[in-house]
Amino acid sequence: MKRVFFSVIAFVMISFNAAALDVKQRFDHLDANKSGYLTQDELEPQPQLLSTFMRWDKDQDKQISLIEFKNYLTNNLY
Ligand SMILES: [Ca+2]
Repeated sequence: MKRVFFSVIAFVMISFNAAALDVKQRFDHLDANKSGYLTQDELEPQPQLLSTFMRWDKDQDKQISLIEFKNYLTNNLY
């Protein structure tokens, strides 16, 4: 029983890390000029992301930080 419990914990931790890495990779891929922020220009090839830009940009500075990106994905996918 204990072994099953620890297997589940290990699995959850691995999945969580994989998801976090995936978000960072997607962010870096979209961040064409590697500024650490996503701007509307950089999201232009992704109309479905651009159309929701204002909702992601919580602090309204017209750019998306990794934290805003992560929050957006977390709130919308899970
Ligand atoms: Ca912002």
